[in-house]
Amino acid sequence: MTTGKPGQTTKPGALGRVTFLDGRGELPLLEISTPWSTAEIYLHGAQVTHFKKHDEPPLLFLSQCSRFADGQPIRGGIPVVFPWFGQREGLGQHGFARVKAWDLKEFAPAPDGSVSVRLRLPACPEAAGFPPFTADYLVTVSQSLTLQLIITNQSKDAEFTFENCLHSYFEVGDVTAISLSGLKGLNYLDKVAHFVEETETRDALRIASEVDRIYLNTTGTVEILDPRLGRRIRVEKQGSASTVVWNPWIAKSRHLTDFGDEEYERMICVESGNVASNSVSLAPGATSTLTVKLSTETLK
Ligand code: TA6
Repeated sequence: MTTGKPGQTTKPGALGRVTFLDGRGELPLLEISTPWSTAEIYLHGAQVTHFKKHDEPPLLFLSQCSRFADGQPIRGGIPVVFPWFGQREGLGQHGFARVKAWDLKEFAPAPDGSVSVRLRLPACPEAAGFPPFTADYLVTVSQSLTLQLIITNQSKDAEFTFENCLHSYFEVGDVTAISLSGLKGLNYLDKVAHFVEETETRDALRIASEVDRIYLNTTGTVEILDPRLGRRIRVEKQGSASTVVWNPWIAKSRHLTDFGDEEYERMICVESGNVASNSVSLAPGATSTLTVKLSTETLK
């Protein structure tokens, strides 16, 4: 594996290529191309903001109104939520990992043309309140997109309890036409109803209003059927017991300053992690890995 400089590209002839660029807001950006796909990763938040197979529309939604600035979250792509999910007294929403510049540790074009990139969250003052840990993020770009968030408790004696979530924003043709399967029978916390606990009774979830739910105790795959874009998106995961589904719908969209008023029509978040009662408790020296594989297939 190798490290690189802005404007540098991997050696010519390699099937997979990584180019270092100044992205929006002049934030450092990795532009990746493989024989099947392209992707973009900002060091800011280790955020994948783009993944697209050559013959398909982009997989990930990125708001036209997103900020690209130090200390600010990027609205779209795959925010890395860690070490807490949601609100935390006196602290920012969704942890600090998504607003920090991560270090690029390695990148490697593989002989088959896929490209892997490894990033590490640098030490930062916000981490002072937690036992010492390392947070590595491995992104592999090929026909699909595979993400691994690897947390190691570096403490000799303290347990490390945290939440994590890969907060994926998917591009869809029309949110009212999609359906989500793989959630039936699960209990969920409904944030729209003040976190009341409910049970999912439907085979396929349709979106017709604000949805903000934390599905608990689920390691299953979720599929997003999108008739308008003619594709099925598969969200497969390991090391994750929670799935979050979010669409801000009309009122919340107008409230969000980094999100367009009509953008709710063409996005859905299906997020994979360990949140609320599924939070992770890591023994001293132990490691936890959250793996998510995103793939698509064209509908016949
Ligand atoms: O994951 C769903 C959620 O927790 C929603 O409640 C909503 O707040 C969303 O995340 C976006 O959060 P953000 O802090 O990025 O505005």
